[in-house]
Amino acid sequence: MASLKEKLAAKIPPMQERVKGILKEHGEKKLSDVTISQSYGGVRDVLCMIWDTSLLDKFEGIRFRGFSIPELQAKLPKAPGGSEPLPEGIFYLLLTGDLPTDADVKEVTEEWRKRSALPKYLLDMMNAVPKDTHPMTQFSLAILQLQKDSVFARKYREGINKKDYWDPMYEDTMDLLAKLPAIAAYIYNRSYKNDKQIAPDPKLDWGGNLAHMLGVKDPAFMELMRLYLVIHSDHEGGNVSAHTCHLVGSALSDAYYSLSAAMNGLAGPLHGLANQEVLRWIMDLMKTLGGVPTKEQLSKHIWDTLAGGKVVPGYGHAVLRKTDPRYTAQREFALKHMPDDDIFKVVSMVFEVTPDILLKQGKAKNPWPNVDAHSGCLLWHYGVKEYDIYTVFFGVSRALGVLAQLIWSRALGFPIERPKSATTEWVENFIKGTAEKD
Ligand code: CMX
Repeated sequence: MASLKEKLAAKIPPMQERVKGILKEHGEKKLSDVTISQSYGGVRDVLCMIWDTSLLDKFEGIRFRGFSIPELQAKLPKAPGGSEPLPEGIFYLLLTGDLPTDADVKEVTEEWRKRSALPKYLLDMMNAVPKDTHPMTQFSLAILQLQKDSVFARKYREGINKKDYWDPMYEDTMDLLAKLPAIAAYIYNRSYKNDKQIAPDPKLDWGGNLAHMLGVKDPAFMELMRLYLVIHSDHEGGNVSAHTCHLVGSALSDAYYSLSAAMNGLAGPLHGLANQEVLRWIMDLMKTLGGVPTKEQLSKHIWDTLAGGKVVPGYGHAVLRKTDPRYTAQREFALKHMPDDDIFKVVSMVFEVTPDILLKQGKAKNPWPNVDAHSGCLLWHYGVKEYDIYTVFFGVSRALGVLAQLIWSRALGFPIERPKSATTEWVENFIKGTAEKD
């Protein structure tokens, strides 16, 4: 058995005991009350889900198993000669709660390399999809097609004991994660590069290989992809992609069904698709204004966007109330590697101008940039200019967090999710005090 799996196996029984103890002693304690506004308003701030891999603070931003992004940049293993953390390391950390050594990370790289080949039946399906199908649709379809080989689904049919669910879930997760970079690159090269596919380099790590298979030669791009794949991996449990994976998985749908569903949520413009929308919005404004705008021109463009009943993509957040540290990490990368890039200049100017405007407009609860405000300009700089692919890279990364949690959800025996709903008539009766309860 690989040592990552052994380590996980050893951590499961004590964690099961911990949760059992909490439920036995404190199960009836209240975590939150729910108002009518919250029920109509997207369930904001209602604490009703357990997600162990990461936690979001509305001012500080995300911590992955307790570590901030700068801490991860310092503590996670790097590629030889590199300075950005390896995604294999964040997966190890999310899954076990422990910082990996170089050897631990090497083992994950090797494990994923062994499982990375795309089966012919998958390529046949992918080749049958019209090339102008949105890359996120192609990505979700590819993940779903691989369900044919789900170890969990097979074991369930064979009658596996529920205490062993986590094991085939781990196997499916490793098989699936191993293939995601190749799937993303296959979609990109097929839709945008005349199907000129690039074979993986067995000497490269997971993120480095994604960069390589996209056909970008600059070594800084490999570093960017490693950082990108680390910072997008997890954002606690309530966001649409994470929650979808959790919800679908709770029906004992396997990792393929759960991740494919999560990707359909990530493909919404208020969630992950915002990264392509940011670049589209910036390119439109540069086209209209003939290049890098003045601050006055930019302000007018933002006000026009708002007046048109549209959102400023990349700004605002359902939880965060400060600049997203994932934005800051990408800004620092840009300052180091591409300070004179024109699109970076526009992104920086949008950062200077937008929060004041959103505050003046007085609607958005958070006027600050989120992760998606920055990622596109970095990808564009290195030549990945087809922005409809951007959310697929987000999806490759998000899989690390949501699948690590999915394994733990099965290990801890979380039941099928089934929140209660009410009708508007019931709410009106509740207000009058005449609603029947239960
Ligand atoms: N531009 C314009 N208006 C905005 C806005 C923005 N960036 N952010 C919020 N608002 C508006 C909302 O549309 C809402 O308007 P109405 O009252 O007319 O419905 C009002 O401000 C209040 O919204 P909120 O409570 O501040 O924000 P929500 O929690 O409802 O939504 C989010 C959060 C991210 C969907 C929203 O800020 C938004 O649409 N941002 C732009 C899209 C985006 O960048 N999404 C990516 C988020 C990160 C990710 O998941 O990847």
